[in-house]
Amino acid sequence: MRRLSAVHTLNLLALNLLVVAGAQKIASPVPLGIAVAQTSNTALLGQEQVIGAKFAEQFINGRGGINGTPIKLVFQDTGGDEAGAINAFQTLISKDQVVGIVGPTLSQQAFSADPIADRAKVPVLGPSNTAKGIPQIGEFIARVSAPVAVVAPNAVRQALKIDPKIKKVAVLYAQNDAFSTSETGTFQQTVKDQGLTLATVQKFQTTDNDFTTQVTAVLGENVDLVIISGLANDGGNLTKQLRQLGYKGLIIGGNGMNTSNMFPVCQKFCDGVIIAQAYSPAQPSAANQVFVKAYTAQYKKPPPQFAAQAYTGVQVFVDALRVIDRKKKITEWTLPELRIELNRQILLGKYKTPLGDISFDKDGEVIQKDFYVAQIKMKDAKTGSFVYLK
Ligand code: 1QQ
Repeated sequence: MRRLSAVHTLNLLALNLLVVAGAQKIASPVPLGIAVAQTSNTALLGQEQVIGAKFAEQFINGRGGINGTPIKLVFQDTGGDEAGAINAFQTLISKDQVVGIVGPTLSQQAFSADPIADRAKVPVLGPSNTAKGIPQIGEFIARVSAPVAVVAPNAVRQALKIDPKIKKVAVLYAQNDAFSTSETGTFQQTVKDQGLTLATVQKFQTTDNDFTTQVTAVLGENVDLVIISGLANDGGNLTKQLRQLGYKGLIIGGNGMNTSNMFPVCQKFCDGVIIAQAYSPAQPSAANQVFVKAYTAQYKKPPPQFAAQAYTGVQVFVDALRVIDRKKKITEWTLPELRIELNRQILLGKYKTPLGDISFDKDGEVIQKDFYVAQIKMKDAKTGSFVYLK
């Protein structure tokens, strides 16, 4: 009797271990992780991603979810640093048992957090990671955010259309941020490729508030174009101080400044800043026009790039899950099996999204056709909009 009960206990233990190892079936609604910045200065960028993801959840579930099985987004705040992103990823993977992750916000965070998901065999779609090398982090890492090498040069070409007399250029970048160092490499190369003179390269930190040293150096060079690679708060303050100290020429901001949440930082001095876009509300695909109509009806303004990309990340996961579900119902899969199959299907599929028709190369790099440039137009100190130029 005693012996039997010991065996029984062991069996129960083994069963528990199996369950912990993920042998139980996928629950309905199907949990999908969203790991973006909801706090810190990085939330200036992450906020629009939260809106885009939530809108996707509501919109997609309203249209039947995964062939009748709803999805449920599980949000974990990454904050603005690597530790926050690692924590969010670990919680989503082990505790929340998500099928995949859309996140994180910054490339700087992705280089730390993505390897954790890759080792756990959990598919990740970067919604806004644009630095060189992100899809190459691992087999389970892909992105819907086109790289700086493809997006950023459009801003320089557009600036030259606005002012063909541009000759001398100053470039500034945040040296403690992986995206900014990657983007400035592209900008500096583009400046040279266009036959322009790179008069000065200035560095700063994303935590800086005072840019007097850098602005003084830029003013000393008499440049006609300034190009900034930083994030919303530092980039906004730098823009403001350039104008306050007397710079009159064109300013290009990079993707880290691509949000109206920067307007309260640089206020009326944001006016005229040129920013390349991987998304436009005018993108003519049917998928985008349906998205823009529904989004605009709900939020009373057109979707910004980061919202459209986060929406696209969720959509790609669901589209891939729908294909898998047709072969074997999602709720019949175990978690480890589904994560692997989902990663495989994401890379195989073609997607009709707000970004246009997209797919992925073998590394998980997004293949996308249309890119745009917008210019900030301020109405007053706090409100303004992005006006699309092409
Ligand atoms: C990156 C980015 C961010 C600045 C966008 C939010 O492009 O870190 O790669």
